Amino acid sequence: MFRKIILTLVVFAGFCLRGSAQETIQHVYGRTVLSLNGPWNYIMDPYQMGYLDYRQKPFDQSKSGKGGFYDNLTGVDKSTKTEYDFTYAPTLEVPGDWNSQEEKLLFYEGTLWYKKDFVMNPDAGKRYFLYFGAVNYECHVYLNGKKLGVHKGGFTPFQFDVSGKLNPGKNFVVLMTDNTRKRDEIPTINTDWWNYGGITRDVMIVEMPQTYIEDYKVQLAKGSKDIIEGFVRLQGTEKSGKVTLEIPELKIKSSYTTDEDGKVSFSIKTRKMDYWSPEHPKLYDVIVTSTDDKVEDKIGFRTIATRHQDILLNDKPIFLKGISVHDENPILGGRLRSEGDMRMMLEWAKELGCNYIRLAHYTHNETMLRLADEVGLLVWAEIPVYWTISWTNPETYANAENQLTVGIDRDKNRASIIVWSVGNETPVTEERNVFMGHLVDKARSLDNTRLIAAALEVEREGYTIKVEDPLGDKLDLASFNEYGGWYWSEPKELPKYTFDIRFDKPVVISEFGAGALGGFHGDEDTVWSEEHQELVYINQLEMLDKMEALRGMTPWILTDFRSPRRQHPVYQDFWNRKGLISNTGKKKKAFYILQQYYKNKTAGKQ
Ligand code: GCB
Repeated sequence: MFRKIILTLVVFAGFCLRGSAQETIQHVYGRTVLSLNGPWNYIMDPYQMGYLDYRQKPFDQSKSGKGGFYDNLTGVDKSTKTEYDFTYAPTLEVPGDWNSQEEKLLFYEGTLWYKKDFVMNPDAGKRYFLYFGAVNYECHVYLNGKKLGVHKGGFTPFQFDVSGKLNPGKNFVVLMTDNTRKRDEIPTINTDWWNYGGITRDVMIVEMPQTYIEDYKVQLAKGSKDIIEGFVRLQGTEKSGKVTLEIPELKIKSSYTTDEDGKVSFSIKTRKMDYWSPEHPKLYDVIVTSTDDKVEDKIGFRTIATRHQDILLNDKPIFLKGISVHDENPILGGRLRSEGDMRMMLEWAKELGCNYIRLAHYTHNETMLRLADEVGLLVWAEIPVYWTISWTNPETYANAENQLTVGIDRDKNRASIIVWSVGNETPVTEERNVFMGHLVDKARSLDNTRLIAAALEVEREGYTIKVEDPLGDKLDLASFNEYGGWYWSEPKELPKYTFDIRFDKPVVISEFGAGALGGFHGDEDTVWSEEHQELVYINQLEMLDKMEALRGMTPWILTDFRSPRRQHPVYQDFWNRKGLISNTGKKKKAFYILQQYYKNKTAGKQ
């Protein structure tokens, strides 16, 4: 019965974006854009005054469509009654969550309006898209007082076609954003991270020709080291046309004709190339041209596969020396806002000796993935199917599948990404197995060149740690979170434990860790001291190292991060303290334990 429901869900997959929904535009950063970043006026609106009338009916569904804050009334004549005015409202920087910018918004969960004025001179021969890198969680978008549509999902990009809707000269965009947590959403109401609200990533108007290159994929074919495979898709008035793919350094220049849907697939045998790897993150210039459009990208080529308990990068065994990372700048106590913020996180990971990072627990910024490509860090990418979500709700499934699809669409050309994860610590039930099983199948159907995984949980029997989640049968890695020495047992007991893992697959521990307040010292039995965290790391690593199949790990976590669940007034103060680096940027003792361990680790197992 449930299976039946699930299968019909796909039909609803477009629900997350109502209005003029467009496919993700590949590589917006390589296009002609007008950035709308910078200060936006905002109005905090906990009662949705700007959206609902006193009978709770949306103004934008009334006959006139008027009455909401999106009308942006300002400086009107003396007889007009308005109870808002963006012009005199304070501002927030975009990109950037609201919580870290204004004290009264630190804990705010609800509706907040944004407004931005901009000047444009649209060219009648071009097409324009209003693009958002991410807005948390739900947002209603209005251009010059008219509704463009609604988007749900706090971490994935979306855009609206605004061709013909832009005024020559002055324009304004208004957004009603709402980060209220809801049980049936993705993520659900319960997470161990801060529910940062607002426009957290870049906003821009993207200019395109009438027929434009909407999407392309350029990657090594599955299992091949010399066949570059992919597609180019045109969108617009003349979908069938000529496209050319060039990779000058590889002396590739091939032309194709797209079909009536605008798509053409290709497969090119190449000469000897430099493979991308963490030690040698070689990126090739890739140029896609159509009659009217041109996009330049930088793309790396590498293979990734598993063979029994080994992970093979470019056919060679690799040990994944990783660390988990949230999309948060600990110094700021807010979402990563700029390339500089992101480089700081990646440099810390490099200093730790990593060749791999887990970008938990949702789709991270596109710039972060491009930087991972550039600096040479392999990536585990994830969607916020986290803990206990509404497994039997078809809309919840459609939402999860949409976030997975958009994330894969956006980042499919990034050599750094080797793993798509479909979720974290989800409880084993029949409904969950069906839900997550479908996500695994979906991920494989979208991308057969990468590994598919999920962060599973363990069970214990005496001193045996068991991993037997049936979902593991469908996954490429045996990955699980395991909090020995913190949530269960004592650090000193850890070396007594052994693992019983039912899968003949590489083991990549997705989490272990312990909390410590940076700068707080005690003996190793003193919880919250750096010494205690250090002991957990020493004993965890000793325990894990005995595992034959161990091929990598991403301990939890690079830096402290804000969490409403972490309330101890002395040690936590709403921060999860499992970071190896504190929220003042101080490296804790455990940082150096892991750094040393990674220094001694070579490829393959040992
Ligand atoms: C976990 C979760 C992670 C939490 C962490 C913790 O297992 O995956 O999101 O933050 O434990 O600190 O409890």
